[in-house]
This record gives sequence, structure tokens and C-alpha cells, in this order.
Amino acid sequence: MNTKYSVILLKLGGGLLTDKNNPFSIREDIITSAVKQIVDANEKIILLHGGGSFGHPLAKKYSVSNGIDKSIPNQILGVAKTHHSMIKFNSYVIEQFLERNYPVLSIQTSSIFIKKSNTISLETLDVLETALDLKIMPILYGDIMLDKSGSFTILSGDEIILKLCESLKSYNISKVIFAMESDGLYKVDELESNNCKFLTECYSSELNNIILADLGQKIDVTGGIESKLTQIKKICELNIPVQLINGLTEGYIYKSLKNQRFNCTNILINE
Ligand code: IP8
Repeated sequence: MNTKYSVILLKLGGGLLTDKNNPFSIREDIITSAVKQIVDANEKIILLHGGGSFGHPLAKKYSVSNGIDKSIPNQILGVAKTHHSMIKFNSYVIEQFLERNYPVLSIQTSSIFIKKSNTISLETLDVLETALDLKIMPILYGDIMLDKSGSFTILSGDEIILKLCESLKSYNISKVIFAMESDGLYKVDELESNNCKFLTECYSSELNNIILADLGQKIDVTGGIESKLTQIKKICELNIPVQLINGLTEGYIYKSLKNQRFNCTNILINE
């Protein structure tokens, strides 16, 4: 019998790794710490990162997520620039791993995903699964995605995760981790209330009914926390647990990868 290996999907939020208020600015200390924790944990992982200040400002300037619009000057060039900016950011991340002699492979999101008839199509998993077989950690990132109908959009890291959860064949996904800039989810009793309560656990079915505290949002063309929750609910429907963790707190990424206890939000699967 062919036993499947387990893999963890870890997304490092773009807002965590960059300063979203300053275009093209990397938070070097945060990236250094995250990379060290991942290397130390040495687990089988598919790593993803968001766009942060490399992706979102350019995507917004050229309205990439809304598709082709001839009234926007140089929009096609803007799509190319958005992609190239993500390549530069991704190269930085890749270099951090290679400097620590940790084998990683950048997988260009826009070369394996395409939009067809309004759905996201993942054209091949071979590269990714073969990299995992070879003990190379694949790294993907939020990127532009071309649309066969003659347009384009943005594919967020969260959407990539869901698609991988639906599609991966040779590997079991043991959990999905979102490293963000807060400890997880906070709920309030009623809208506009200042009384927030931290959620250490929450069933995915409850996500529809709780009012989440608005902890302030930076520019995000792919929808911020609401869109993340939509993806999380779908991931849980596939029986994959999700953990929301604070990537700013030293050691939390390592603890999460090693299944140790710490303060975070666990999204549990309904029986
Ligand atoms: O930060 C968006 O990815 P996300 C990528 O995961 C771009 O939503 C290019 C804006």
C-alpha cells in the first residue's frame, strides 16, 4: 500500500513580512526570525507568502484584481510590474533560506495557475510534489493570474492554499497555518463594542455567527480578514484544521510547526 506523507501548509502574511505602508519595504528582522524557525523545525512544509508592500500597492494602482480595463493607462505594463515586484520579494525570501543551506524552490504561481471559465485552474502539481519528494521546500506567493478569456486578476496566497488543499494527491495536509500580525481572532458581543474576547478555539461553523473585532486594516486588494475567513471555512470543509498565529512573537512559528501549545486561534472541524 502506498502510504501518504504529511505536509504542513504555512502562509506568512505579506503584512507580517513587509511594511504595508511603505512600498517595497521588507521587515528584515521578522523574515530572519521566521526563516530561522522554519529551518529549525525542519518539517515537510509548503511555504507561501503574501504580497505586502511589494504586491498590493502596484496591484491597486493598476487595478489588476478587477481585470482588463482599457481606460487605465499602462495597465498591462502594470500587471507585468506587479508580477516582477513579487519575484523580487520572493527572491529575497528564497535567499534567506539558501544562506542557511536549506533547500527551497521558488514556484512561480502565475506559471501554474490560470483562470478559465471563471474558475481557478491549477495546471500542474508535478513540480510541487516532486520537490517535496526530493525534500526541497516549495515556496509560492500571491501573484498575478492570467485569465484565458483575455484578462487577468490577482491570486492571493489564501486562494492558493485552498486550491492546494483541494488538489494535492500524494500528500496529506496535516494542517494549515496562517502567520499574521495578531494572536488570532477576537470576537465582540455586538458591533461597535470595545469589549473583545480572544478566541483560542472556534468551530468552523461558528465563523458565520461571530462578530469579529475590527483591529484595523491596511490596503489589501485581496479582501483582508473577511476573504481569509471564507477560505478558512472551505479549508475546514475538507477536514483540514487551521491555526491562526502571531508571526511577530518569537518562537510561535516553530511551536506551531512542532504542534506545541501556545496562544493562538485554532479553527476546529465540526464533527
Ligand atoms: O497578500 C496578493 O497576495 P496576498 C498578491 O496573499 C499581490 O493577498 C500581487 C497583490
